[in-house]
Amino acid sequence: MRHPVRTISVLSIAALAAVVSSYSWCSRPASHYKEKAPVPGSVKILPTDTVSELISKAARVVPSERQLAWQALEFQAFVHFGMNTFTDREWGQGTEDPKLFDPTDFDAGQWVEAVKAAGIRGLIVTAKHHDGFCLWPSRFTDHSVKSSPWKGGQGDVVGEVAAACRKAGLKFGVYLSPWDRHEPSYGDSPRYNEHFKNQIRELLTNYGEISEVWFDGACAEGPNGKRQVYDWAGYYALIRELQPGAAISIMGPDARWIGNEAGVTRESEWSVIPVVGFNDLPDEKNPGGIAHLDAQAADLGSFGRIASVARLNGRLLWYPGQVDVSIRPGWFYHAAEDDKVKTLDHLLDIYYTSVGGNAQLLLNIPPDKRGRIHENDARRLKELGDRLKDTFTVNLAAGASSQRRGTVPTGDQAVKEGQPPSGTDGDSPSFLIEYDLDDPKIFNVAMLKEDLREGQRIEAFAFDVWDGKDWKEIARGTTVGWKKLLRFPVVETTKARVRIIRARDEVAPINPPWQFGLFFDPSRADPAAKGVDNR
Ligand code: FUL
Repeated sequence: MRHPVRTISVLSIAALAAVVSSYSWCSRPASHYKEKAPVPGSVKILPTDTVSELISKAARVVPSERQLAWQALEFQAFVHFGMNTFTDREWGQGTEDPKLFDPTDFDAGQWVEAVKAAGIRGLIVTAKHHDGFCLWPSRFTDHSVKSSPWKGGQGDVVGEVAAACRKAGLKFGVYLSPWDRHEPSYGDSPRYNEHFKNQIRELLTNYGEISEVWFDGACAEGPNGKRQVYDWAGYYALIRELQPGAAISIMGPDARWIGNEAGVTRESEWSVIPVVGFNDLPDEKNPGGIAHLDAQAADLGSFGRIASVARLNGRLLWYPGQVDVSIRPGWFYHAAEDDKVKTLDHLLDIYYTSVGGNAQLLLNIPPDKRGRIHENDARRLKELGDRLKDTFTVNLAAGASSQRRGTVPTGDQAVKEGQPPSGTDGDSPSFLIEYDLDDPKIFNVAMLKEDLREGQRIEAFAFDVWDGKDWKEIARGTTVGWKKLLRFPVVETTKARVRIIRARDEVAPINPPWQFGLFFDPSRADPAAKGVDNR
Protein backbone atom coordinates (compact mmCIF):
# COMPACT_ATOMS: atom_id res chain seq x y z
CA MET A 1 0.00 0.00 0.00
CA ARG A 2 1.07 3.55 -0.56
CA HIS A 3 2.50 5.20 2.51
CA PRO A 4 1.15 8.65 3.37
CA VAL A 5 4.63 10.07 3.66
CA ARG A 6 5.27 9.41 -0.01
CA THR A 7 2.34 11.54 -0.91
CA ILE A 8 3.75 14.63 0.69
CA SER A 9 5.68 15.47 -2.45
CA VAL A 10 2.41 16.04 -4.28
CA LEU A 11 1.24 18.55 -1.73
CA SER A 12 2.25 22.13 -1.27
CA ILE A 13 5.10 23.23 0.96
CA ALA A 14 2.51 25.10 3.00
CA ALA A 15 0.67 21.87 3.62
CA LEU A 16 3.84 20.17 4.69
CA ALA A 17 4.69 23.01 7.04
CA ALA A 18 1.28 22.66 8.59
CA VAL A 19 1.95 19.01 9.27
CA VAL A 20 5.28 19.60 10.87
CA SER A 21 4.02 22.40 13.08
CA SER A 22 0.85 20.58 14.06
CA TYR A 23 0.01 20.46 17.73
CA SER A 24 -0.16 17.31 19.74
CA TRP A 25 -3.32 15.24 20.01
CA CYS A 26 -4.28 16.15 23.55
CA SER A 27 -3.72 19.89 23.25
CA ARG A 28 -6.22 20.43 20.46
CA PRO A 29 -8.88 23.11 20.85
CA ALA A 30 -12.49 22.08 21.45
CA SER A 31 -13.44 23.19 17.91
CA HIS A 32 -11.16 20.49 16.59
CA TYR A 33 -13.31 17.76 18.14
CA LYS A 34 -16.42 19.28 16.65
CA GLU A 35 -14.73 19.22 13.27
CA LYS A 36 -14.04 15.57 13.82
CA ALA A 37 -17.70 14.59 14.15
CA PRO A 38 -18.69 11.80 11.74
CA VAL A 39 -20.21 12.95 8.46
CA PRO A 40 -22.59 10.56 6.69
CA GLY A 41 -22.19 10.54 2.94
CA SER A 42 -19.70 13.01 1.59
CA VAL A 43 -17.12 15.68 2.52
CA LYS A 44 -15.41 18.21 0.22
CA ILE A 45 -11.65 18.04 -0.23
CA LEU A 46 -9.84 21.12 -1.48
CA PRO A 47 -6.41 22.07 -2.84
CA THR A 48 -5.89 24.25 0.24
CA ASP A 49 -6.42 21.36 2.68
CA THR A 50 -3.33 20.40 4.66
CA VAL A 51 -2.27 16.78 4.95
CA SER A 52 -3.71 16.55 8.45
CA GLU A 53 -7.00 18.09 7.32
CA LEU A 54 -7.28 15.59 4.52
CA ILE A 55 -6.52 12.66 6.80
CA SER A 56 -8.97 13.89 9.36
CA LYS A 57 -11.69 14.33 6.72
CA ALA A 58 -11.06 10.84 5.38
CA ALA A 59 -11.49 9.44 8.88
CA ARG A 60 -14.83 11.18 9.39
CA VAL A 61 -16.90 9.99 6.42
CA VAL A 62 -19.35 7.33 7.59
CA PRO A 63 -22.02 5.20 5.90
CA SER A 64 -25.73 6.01 5.83
CA GLU A 65 -28.02 3.69 7.81
CA ARG A 66 -29.05 2.18 4.49
CA GLN A 67 -25.45 1.46 3.55
CA LEU A 68 -24.71 0.02 6.96
CA ALA A 69 -27.68 -2.37 6.72
CA TRP A 70 -26.55 -3.33 3.21
CA GLN A 71 -23.01 -4.03 4.43
CA ALA A 72 -24.28 -6.18 7.27
CA LEU A 73 -25.86 -8.57 4.76
CA GLU A 74 -22.28 -9.59 3.86
CA PHE A 75 -23.20 -12.41 1.46
CA GLN A 76 -26.03 -12.34 -1.10
CA ALA A 77 -27.18 -14.53 -3.97
CA PHE A 78 -27.46 -13.17 -7.49
CA VAL A 79 -29.91 -15.15 -9.58
CA HIS A 80 -29.73 -14.83 -13.37
CA PHE A 81 -32.86 -16.43 -14.77
CA GLY A 82 -34.93 -15.48 -17.80
CA MET A 83 -35.17 -15.86 -21.54
CA ASN A 84 -31.45 -16.64 -21.84
CA THR A 85 -31.96 -19.71 -19.65
CA PHE A 86 -34.09 -21.17 -22.42
CA THR A 87 -32.08 -20.00 -25.42
CA ASP A 88 -28.74 -21.03 -23.90
CA ARG A 89 -27.32 -17.54 -24.36
CA GLU A 90 -25.76 -14.86 -22.18
CA TRP A 91 -27.31 -11.88 -23.97
CA GLY A 92 -30.63 -12.05 -25.78
CA GLN A 93 -31.61 -9.94 -28.78
CA GLY A 94 -35.02 -8.88 -27.56
CA THR A 95 -36.69 -10.68 -30.47
CA GLU A 96 -37.12 -14.02 -28.65
CA ASP A 97 -40.57 -15.56 -28.61
CA PRO A 98 -42.00 -15.38 -25.07
CA LYS A 99 -43.30 -18.90 -25.66
CA LEU A 100 -39.74 -20.14 -25.17
CA PHE A 101 -39.96 -19.28 -21.47
CA ASP A 102 -41.39 -22.43 -19.94
CA PRO A 103 -39.76 -23.80 -16.77
CA THR A 104 -41.00 -27.34 -16.16
CA ASP A 105 -40.58 -27.46 -12.40
CA PHE A 106 -40.15 -23.89 -11.15
CA ASP A 107 -39.60 -23.82 -7.39
CA ALA A 108 -38.63 -20.55 -5.71
CA GLY A 109 -38.62 -22.39 -2.37
CA GLN A 110 -35.84 -24.64 -3.66
CA TRP A 111 -33.75 -21.58 -4.68
CA VAL A 112 -34.12 -20.10 -1.25
CA GLU A 113 -33.34 -23.36 0.51
CA ALA A 114 -30.22 -23.87 -1.64
CA VAL A 115 -28.84 -20.39 -1.05
CA LYS A 116 -29.66 -20.39 2.65
CA ALA A 117 -27.59 -23.53 3.01
CA ALA A 118 -24.55 -21.43 2.06
CA GLY A 119 -25.25 -18.87 4.80
CA ILE A 120 -26.54 -16.31 2.28
CA ARG A 121 -28.73 -13.49 3.67
CA GLY A 122 -30.27 -11.84 0.62
CA LEU A 123 -31.20 -12.63 -2.98
CA ILE A 124 -31.27 -10.42 -6.09
CA VAL A 125 -33.15 -11.72 -9.14
CA THR A 126 -32.80 -10.51 -12.75
CA ALA A 127 -36.30 -9.05 -13.07
CA LYS A 128 -35.36 -7.75 -16.53
CA HIS A 129 -32.13 -8.45 -18.44
CA HIS A 130 -30.93 -6.75 -21.63
CA ASP A 131 -33.41 -8.71 -23.79
CA GLY A 132 -36.28 -6.90 -22.09
CA PHE A 133 -38.22 -10.03 -21.10
CA CYS A 134 -39.87 -9.34 -17.75
CA LEU A 135 -40.09 -11.99 -15.05
CA TRP A 136 -43.17 -10.24 -13.70
CA PRO A 137 -46.43 -9.58 -15.57
CA SER A 138 -45.72 -5.91 -16.27
CA ARG A 139 -48.71 -3.81 -17.37
CA PHE A 140 -46.41 -1.85 -19.64
CA THR A 141 -45.26 -4.57 -22.04
CA ASP A 142 -46.41 -7.93 -23.35
CA HIS A 143 -42.84 -9.15 -23.45
CA SER A 144 -43.11 -10.95 -20.13
CA VAL A 145 -44.13 -14.10 -18.32
CA LYS A 146 -47.75 -13.31 -19.08
CA SER A 147 -47.17 -14.13 -22.77
CA SER A 148 -45.42 -17.38 -21.94
CA PRO A 149 -46.98 -20.83 -21.60
CA TRP A 150 -45.66 -21.09 -18.03
CA LYS A 151 -48.64 -21.40 -15.66
CA GLY A 152 -50.89 -20.50 -18.59
CA GLY A 153 -49.51 -16.96 -18.57
CA GLN A 154 -50.60 -16.48 -14.96
CA GLY A 155 -47.15 -16.91 -13.40
CA ASP A 156 -45.01 -14.28 -11.68
CA VAL A 157 -41.39 -15.22 -10.99
CA VAL A 158 -40.66 -11.99 -9.11
CA GLY A 159 -43.74 -12.50 -6.90
CA GLU A 160 -42.94 -16.11 -6.08
CA VAL A 161 -39.28 -15.40 -5.33
CA ALA A 162 -40.13 -12.36 -3.19
CA ALA A 163 -42.62 -14.45 -1.19
CA ALA A 164 -40.18 -17.35 -0.76
CA CYS A 165 -37.45 -14.97 0.43
CA ARG A 166 -39.76 -13.29 2.92
CA LYS A 167 -40.86 -16.65 4.28
CA ALA A 168 -37.27 -17.76 4.74
CA GLY A 169 -36.07 -14.46 6.23
CA LEU A 170 -33.93 -13.46 3.25
CA LYS A 171 -33.73 -9.91 1.95
CA PHE A 172 -35.00 -9.52 -1.59
CA GLY A 173 -33.71 -7.25 -4.35
CA VAL A 174 -34.03 -6.78 -8.10
CA TYR A 175 -31.51 -6.52 -10.93
CA LEU A 176 -32.77 -4.23 -13.66
CA SER A 177 -31.16 -3.55 -16.99
CA PRO A 178 -32.17 -0.13 -18.28
CA TRP A 179 -30.84 -1.31 -21.65
CA ASP A 180 -33.90 -2.96 -23.20
CA ARG A 181 -33.42 -4.53 -26.61
CA HIS A 182 -37.11 -5.30 -26.99
CA GLU A 183 -38.95 -2.16 -25.94
CA PRO A 184 -39.88 -0.07 -29.04
CA SER A 185 -39.61 3.24 -27.14
CA TYR A 186 -35.97 2.59 -26.24
CA GLY A 187 -33.86 5.42 -27.74
CA ASP A 188 -36.79 7.84 -27.62
CA SER A 189 -35.35 9.03 -24.34
CA PRO A 190 -38.23 10.75 -22.52
CA ARG A 191 -40.71 8.08 -23.58
CA TYR A 192 -38.51 5.17 -22.56
CA ASN A 193 -37.61 6.84 -19.27
CA GLU A 194 -41.30 7.07 -18.48
CA HIS A 195 -41.74 3.41 -19.42
CA PHE A 196 -38.79 2.36 -17.29
CA LYS A 197 -40.03 4.38 -14.31
CA ASN A 198 -43.41 2.73 -14.66
CA GLN A 199 -41.68 -0.63 -14.42
CA ILE A 200 -39.66 0.47 -11.40
CA ARG A 201 -42.90 1.63 -9.78
CA GLU A 202 -44.51 -1.78 -10.36
CA LEU A 203 -41.58 -3.65 -8.89
CA LEU A 204 -41.23 -1.35 -5.91
CA THR A 205 -44.89 -1.25 -4.96
CA ASN A 206 -46.20 -4.76 -5.57
CA TYR A 207 -43.66 -7.01 -3.90
CA GLY A 208 -43.18 -5.82 -0.33
CA GLU A 209 -39.80 -4.67 0.92
CA ILE A 210 -37.09 -4.40 -1.74
CA SER A 211 -33.64 -4.26 -0.21
CA GLU A 212 -31.60 -3.44 -3.29
CA VAL A 213 -32.01 -2.20 -6.85
CA TRP A 214 -29.03 -3.33 -8.91
CA PHE A 215 -28.68 -1.21 -12.03
CA ASP A 216 -26.68 -2.52 -14.92
CA GLY A 217 -25.13 0.34 -16.88
CA ALA A 218 -25.29 -0.90 -20.47
CA CYS A 219 -26.60 1.70 -22.91
CA ALA A 220 -27.15 1.64 -26.67
CA GLU A 221 -29.13 2.98 -29.57
CA GLY A 222 -32.80 2.25 -29.91
CA PRO A 223 -34.70 1.28 -33.08
CA ASN A 224 -34.83 5.00 -34.01
CA GLY A 225 -31.02 5.00 -34.27
CA LYS A 226 -30.74 7.34 -31.28
CA ARG A 227 -28.79 6.61 -28.19
CA GLN A 228 -30.95 6.42 -25.07
CA VAL A 229 -30.20 9.02 -22.40
CA TYR A 230 -31.16 7.59 -19.04
CA ASP A 231 -32.87 9.72 -16.41
CA TRP A 232 -30.80 8.46 -13.48
CA ALA A 233 -31.89 11.30 -11.21
CA GLY A 234 -35.53 10.44 -11.88
CA TYR A 235 -34.97 6.73 -11.28
CA TYR A 236 -33.18 7.39 -8.00
CA ALA A 237 -35.83 9.85 -6.77
CA LEU A 238 -38.56 7.31 -7.46
CA ILE A 239 -36.71 4.54 -5.64
CA ARG A 240 -36.06 6.76 -2.63
CA GLU A 241 -39.74 7.70 -2.57
CA LEU A 242 -41.07 4.16 -2.86
CA GLN A 243 -38.45 2.14 -0.98
CA PRO A 244 -36.24 4.46 1.07
CA GLY A 245 -34.41 1.51 2.56
CA ALA A 246 -33.38 0.04 -0.79
CA ALA A 247 -29.70 0.32 -1.68
CA ILE A 248 -29.12 1.45 -5.28
CA SER A 249 -26.00 -0.28 -6.41
CA ILE A 250 -23.49 -0.35 -9.25
CA MET A 251 -25.03 2.45 -11.39
CA GLY A 252 -26.18 4.04 -8.17
CA PRO A 253 -24.93 5.92 -5.14
CA ASP A 254 -24.96 3.26 -2.41
CA ALA A 255 -22.51 0.56 -3.49
CA ARG A 256 -19.88 0.38 -6.19
CA TRP A 257 -18.88 -2.41 -8.56
CA ILE A 258 -15.65 -3.99 -7.37
CA GLY A 259 -14.27 -3.68 -10.91
CA ASN A 260 -14.16 -7.26 -12.19
CA GLU A 261 -16.39 -10.33 -12.43
CA ALA A 262 -13.78 -12.79 -11.19
CA GLY A 263 -14.38 -12.35 -7.47
CA VAL A 264 -11.15 -10.43 -6.90
CA THR A 265 -10.78 -7.61 -4.36
CA ARG A 266 -7.93 -5.14 -3.91
CA GLU A 267 -5.34 -5.59 -1.19
CA SER A 268 -6.60 -2.29 0.26
CA GLU A 269 -10.35 -2.05 -0.20
CA TRP A 270 -11.51 1.40 0.96
CA SER A 271 -15.11 2.45 1.49
CA VAL A 272 -14.09 6.12 1.66
CA ILE A 273 -13.48 7.04 -1.95
CA PRO A 274 -12.21 10.37 -3.33
CA VAL A 275 -14.12 11.49 -6.41
CA VAL A 276 -13.59 14.39 -8.76
CA GLY A 277 -16.61 16.55 -9.44
CA PHE A 278 -19.92 16.85 -7.73
CA ASN A 279 -22.27 14.91 -9.94
CA ASP A 280 -23.50 11.60 -8.55
CA LEU A 281 -25.25 10.66 -11.76
CA PRO A 282 -23.85 8.52 -14.51
CA ASP A 283 -24.23 10.07 -17.95
CA GLU A 284 -22.97 9.82 -21.53
CA LYS A 285 -19.59 11.30 -20.59
CA ASN A 286 -19.51 9.48 -17.32
CA PRO A 287 -20.74 5.96 -18.10
CA GLY A 288 -18.78 4.60 -15.16
CA GLY A 289 -21.32 6.10 -12.80
CA ILE A 290 -20.70 8.18 -9.76
CA ALA A 291 -18.74 11.36 -10.20
CA HIS A 292 -16.34 10.04 -12.84
CA LEU A 293 -15.24 7.14 -10.73
CA ASP A 294 -13.29 4.47 -12.56
CA ALA A 295 -14.46 1.42 -10.62
CA GLN A 296 -11.68 -0.65 -12.18
CA ALA A 297 -8.78 1.52 -11.04
CA ALA A 298 -6.20 -0.29 -8.93
CA ASP A 299 -6.16 2.39 -6.25
CA LEU A 300 -9.45 3.94 -5.21
CA GLY A 301 -8.84 5.19 -1.72
CA SER A 302 -5.19 5.47 -0.64
CA PHE A 303 -4.06 8.70 0.95
CA GLY A 304 -2.05 9.45 -2.19
CA ARG A 305 -5.19 9.24 -4.28
CA ILE A 306 -7.09 11.44 -1.83
CA ALA A 307 -4.35 14.06 -2.02
CA SER A 308 -4.36 14.02 -5.84
CA VAL A 309 -8.14 14.38 -6.01
CA ALA A 310 -8.06 17.21 -3.44
CA ARG A 311 -5.85 19.22 -5.81
CA LEU A 312 -8.64 19.01 -8.38
CA ASN A 313 -11.39 19.95 -5.91
CA GLY A 314 -13.33 16.88 -5.06
CA ARG A 315 -15.21 14.95 -2.44
CA LEU A 316 -14.81 11.94 -0.24
CA LEU A 317 -17.77 9.58 -0.54
CA TRP A 318 -18.80 6.54 1.45
CA TYR A 319 -18.99 4.09 -1.42
CA PRO A 320 -18.38 0.44 -0.45
CA GLY A 321 -17.53 -2.34 -2.90
CA GLN A 322 -19.65 -5.27 -4.02
CA VAL A 323 -18.10 -8.39 -5.56
CA ASP A 324 -20.36 -9.95 -8.21
CA VAL A 325 -19.13 -13.29 -9.44
CA SER A 326 -20.81 -16.41 -10.83
CA ILE A 327 -20.53 -19.90 -9.39
CA ARG A 328 -20.19 -21.05 -13.02
CA PRO A 329 -18.39 -19.46 -15.98
CA GLY A 330 -21.60 -17.87 -17.31
CA TRP A 331 -24.17 -15.65 -15.60
CA PHE A 332 -27.04 -17.74 -17.03
CA TYR A 333 -27.48 -21.50 -16.88
CA HIS A 334 -25.89 -23.61 -19.61
CA ALA A 335 -26.01 -27.42 -19.37
CA ALA A 336 -22.51 -27.50 -20.86
CA GLU A 337 -21.23 -25.86 -17.66
CA ASP A 338 -22.70 -28.41 -15.23
CA ASP A 339 -19.23 -29.71 -14.47
CA LYS A 340 -17.71 -26.22 -14.27
CA VAL A 341 -19.15 -25.19 -10.92
CA LYS A 342 -16.39 -23.45 -8.96
CA THR A 343 -14.57 -25.64 -6.46
CA LEU A 344 -15.14 -25.26 -2.74
CA ASP A 345 -11.60 -23.94 -2.30
CA HIS A 346 -12.12 -21.32 -4.97
CA LEU A 347 -15.39 -20.18 -3.38
CA LEU A 348 -13.72 -20.05 0.02
CA ASP A 349 -10.92 -17.90 -1.38
CA ILE A 350 -13.53 -15.56 -2.81
CA TYR A 351 -15.45 -15.51 0.49
CA TYR A 352 -12.39 -14.80 2.63
CA THR A 353 -11.14 -12.00 0.39
CA SER A 354 -14.53 -10.34 -0.23
CA VAL A 355 -16.60 -10.72 2.96
CA GLY A 356 -13.26 -10.80 4.77
CA GLY A 357 -11.83 -7.98 2.63
CA ASN A 358 -14.25 -5.12 3.32
CA ALA A 359 -16.64 -5.93 0.47
CA GLN A 360 -20.01 -7.57 0.04
CA LEU A 361 -20.15 -10.87 -1.86
CA LEU A 362 -22.91 -11.29 -4.48
CA LEU A 363 -22.56 -14.87 -5.70
CA ASN A 364 -24.54 -15.72 -8.84
CA ILE A 365 -26.30 -19.09 -8.96
CA PRO A 366 -28.29 -19.53 -12.19
CA PRO A 367 -31.35 -21.83 -12.10
CA ASP A 368 -31.73 -24.31 -14.96
CA LYS A 369 -34.53 -24.85 -17.49
CA ARG A 370 -36.60 -26.63 -14.89
CA GLY A 371 -36.52 -23.45 -12.81
CA ARG A 372 -34.45 -25.13 -10.12
CA ILE A 373 -30.91 -24.64 -8.89
CA HIS A 374 -28.99 -27.53 -10.37
CA GLU A 375 -27.91 -30.33 -8.02
CA ASN A 376 -24.19 -29.61 -8.58
CA ASP A 377 -24.56 -25.96 -7.56
CA ALA A 378 -26.86 -26.82 -4.63
CA ARG A 379 -24.32 -29.36 -3.38
CA ARG A 380 -21.50 -26.84 -3.58
CA LEU A 381 -23.55 -24.22 -1.75
CA LYS A 382 -24.23 -26.70 1.04
CA GLU A 383 -20.52 -27.61 1.26
CA LEU A 384 -19.66 -23.93 1.47
CA GLY A 385 -22.25 -23.26 4.16
CA ASP A 386 -21.18 -26.30 6.19
CA ARG A 387 -17.57 -25.24 6.02
CA LEU A 388 -18.37 -21.67 7.09
CA LYS A 389 -20.55 -22.99 9.92
CA ASP A 390 -17.86 -25.42 11.09
CA THR A 391 -15.39 -22.56 11.16
CA PHE A 392 -17.36 -19.59 12.43
CA THR A 393 -19.90 -20.98 14.90
CA VAL A 394 -17.55 -20.87 17.87
CA ASN A 395 -15.54 -17.71 18.49
CA LEU A 396 -12.63 -18.87 20.62
CA ALA A 397 -11.96 -15.29 21.68
CA ALA A 398 -15.52 -14.68 22.89
CA GLY A 399 -14.49 -14.64 26.55
CA ALA A 400 -11.11 -12.97 26.08
CA SER A 401 -10.25 -9.85 28.00
CA SER A 402 -8.65 -7.09 25.97
CA GLN A 403 -6.26 -4.32 26.87
CA ARG A 404 -5.12 -1.35 24.82
CA ARG A 405 -1.53 -0.20 25.06
CA GLY A 406 0.14 2.84 23.55
CA THR A 407 -1.42 5.40 21.27
CA VAL A 408 -2.22 4.94 17.69
CA PRO A 409 -0.28 7.24 15.37
CA THR A 410 -3.19 9.29 14.16
CA GLY A 411 -3.63 11.79 11.39
CA ASP A 412 -0.73 14.22 11.15
CA GLN A 413 1.21 12.23 13.71
CA ALA A 414 0.98 9.18 11.47
CA VAL A 415 2.60 11.13 8.71
CA LYS A 416 5.45 12.20 10.97
CA GLU A 417 5.98 8.79 12.45
CA GLY A 418 5.92 7.29 9.02
CA GLN A 419 9.05 9.20 8.03
CA PRO A 420 11.00 7.11 5.59
CA PRO A 421 11.72 3.71 6.83
CA SER A 422 14.55 3.13 9.09
CA GLY A 423 13.16 -0.37 9.48
CA THR A 424 10.56 -1.97 7.32
CA ASP A 425 7.60 0.12 6.30
CA GLY A 426 5.24 0.60 9.18
CA ASP A 427 6.88 -1.63 11.76
CA SER A 428 6.62 0.86 14.60
CA PRO A 429 4.83 -0.93 17.46
CA SER A 430 2.81 2.12 18.34
CA PHE A 431 -0.60 0.88 19.37
CA LEU A 432 -1.61 -2.54 20.53
CA ILE A 433 -4.66 -4.40 21.63
CA GLU A 434 -3.76 -7.47 23.61
CA TYR A 435 -6.20 -10.34 24.06
CA ASP A 436 -5.81 -12.67 27.00
CA LEU A 437 -7.46 -15.96 26.10
CA ASP A 438 -7.25 -17.54 29.57
CA ASP A 439 -6.67 -21.13 28.44
CA PRO A 440 -4.58 -22.13 25.46
CA LYS A 441 -6.68 -21.93 22.29
CA ILE A 442 -6.05 -23.60 18.95
CA PHE A 443 -7.04 -21.59 15.87
CA ASN A 444 -6.16 -20.81 12.26
CA VAL A 445 -8.48 -17.91 11.40
CA ALA A 446 -8.72 -14.42 12.91
CA MET A 447 -11.35 -11.74 12.38
CA LEU A 448 -11.04 -7.97 12.89
CA LYS A 449 -13.76 -5.42 12.42
CA GLU A 450 -13.89 -1.63 12.64
CA ASP A 451 -16.92 0.17 13.98
CA LEU A 452 -17.92 1.84 10.73
CA ARG A 453 -20.17 4.32 12.53
CA GLU A 454 -16.84 5.93 13.45
CA GLY A 455 -15.50 5.65 9.91
CA GLN A 456 -12.89 3.46 8.22
CA ARG A 457 -9.52 4.28 9.73
CA ILE A 458 -6.99 1.46 9.82
CA GLU A 459 -4.37 1.67 7.08
CA ALA A 460 -1.99 -1.06 8.26
CA PHE A 461 -1.94 -3.65 11.02
CA ALA A 462 -0.18 -6.83 12.11
CA PHE A 463 -1.44 -9.82 14.05
CA ASP A 464 0.84 -11.49 16.59
CA VAL A 465 0.59 -14.50 18.92
CA TRP A 466 2.50 -15.24 22.12
CA ASP A 467 4.81 -18.24 21.75
CA GLY A 468 5.55 -18.59 25.47
CA LYS A 469 8.59 -16.32 25.35
CA ASP A 470 7.93 -13.69 22.80
CA TRP A 471 5.44 -12.22 20.37
CA LYS A 472 5.49 -13.69 16.90
CA GLU A 473 3.89 -11.98 13.91
CA ILE A 474 1.78 -14.43 11.92
CA ALA A 475 -0.17 -12.15 9.59
CA ARG A 476 -0.42 -8.54 8.52
CA GLY A 477 -2.66 -6.50 6.32
CA THR A 478 -3.71 -3.04 5.26
CA THR A 479 -7.40 -2.03 5.40
CA VAL A 480 -9.90 -3.64 7.79
CA GLY A 481 -13.24 -1.84 7.40
CA TRP A 482 -16.38 -3.93 7.79
CA LYS A 483 -14.42 -7.16 8.29
CA LYS A 484 -10.95 -8.54 7.77
CA LEU A 485 -10.46 -12.30 7.83
CA LEU A 486 -6.98 -13.74 8.16
CA ARG A 487 -6.00 -17.34 7.52
CA PHE A 488 -2.77 -18.87 8.75
CA PRO A 489 -1.37 -22.27 9.82
CA VAL A 490 -2.77 -23.64 13.09
CA VAL A 491 -1.42 -21.98 16.26
CA GLU A 492 -1.95 -22.73 19.94
CA THR A 493 -1.56 -19.86 22.38
CA THR A 494 -2.92 -18.09 25.43
CA LYS A 495 -2.42 -14.56 24.09
CA ALA A 496 -2.88 -12.75 20.80
CA ARG A 497 -2.53 -9.11 19.83
CA VAL A 498 -3.38 -6.70 17.07
CA ARG A 499 -0.81 -4.04 16.30
CA ILE A 500 -2.20 -1.00 14.56
CA ILE A 501 0.67 0.23 12.46
CA ARG A 502 -1.06 3.15 10.81
CA ALA A 503 -4.51 4.65 11.12
CA ARG A 504 -6.26 7.78 9.90
CA ASP A 505 -7.54 8.61 13.36
CA GLU A 506 -8.14 6.99 16.70
CA VAL A 507 -9.39 3.46 16.24
CA ALA A 508 -12.62 2.48 17.96
CA PRO A 509 -12.34 -0.51 20.34
CA ILE A 510 -11.86 -3.86 18.62
CA ASN A 511 -13.59 -5.96 21.23
CA PRO A 512 -14.55 -9.62 21.24
CA PRO A 513 -16.87 -11.18 20.30
CA TRP A 514 -18.23 -8.87 17.54
CA GLN A 515 -15.10 -7.03 16.47
CA PHE A 516 -12.46 -9.58 17.26
CA GLY A 517 -12.66 -13.31 16.70
CA LEU A 518 -10.46 -16.37 16.63
CA PHE A 519 -11.75 -19.45 14.85
CA PHE A 520 -10.71 -22.95 13.98
CA ASP A 521 -11.28 -24.28 10.47
CA PRO A 522 -11.12 -28.07 11.02
CA SER A 523 -10.34 -28.87 7.41
CA ARG A 524 -7.08 -26.95 7.68
CA ALA A 525 -6.15 -28.64 10.94
CA ASP A 526 -2.79 -29.97 9.83
CA PRO A 527 -0.23 -27.86 11.74
CA ALA A 528 2.14 -28.30 8.80
CA ALA A 529 -0.40 -26.78 6.43
CA LYS A 530 0.93 -23.81 4.55
CA GLY A 531 -0.40 -20.34 5.24
CA VAL A 532 -2.87 -18.70 2.93
CA ASP A 533 -2.38 -15.47 1.08
CA ASN A 534 -4.31 -13.02 3.21
CA ARG A 535 -3.47 -10.13 0.89
C1 FUL B 1 -23.35 -7.33 -16.94
C2 FUL B 1 -24.34 -7.99 -17.90
O1 FUL B 1 -24.05 -7.65 -19.25
C3 FUL B 1 -24.21 -9.47 -17.67
O2 FUL B 1 -25.03 -10.19 -18.54
C4 FUL B 1 -24.55 -9.76 -16.21
O3 FUL B 1 -25.91 -9.47 -15.98
C5 FUL B 1 -23.65 -8.96 -15.29
C6 FUL B 1 -23.96 -9.15 -13.83
O4 FUL B 1 -23.72 -7.60 -15.60
O5 FUL B 1 -23.24 -5.99 -17.17
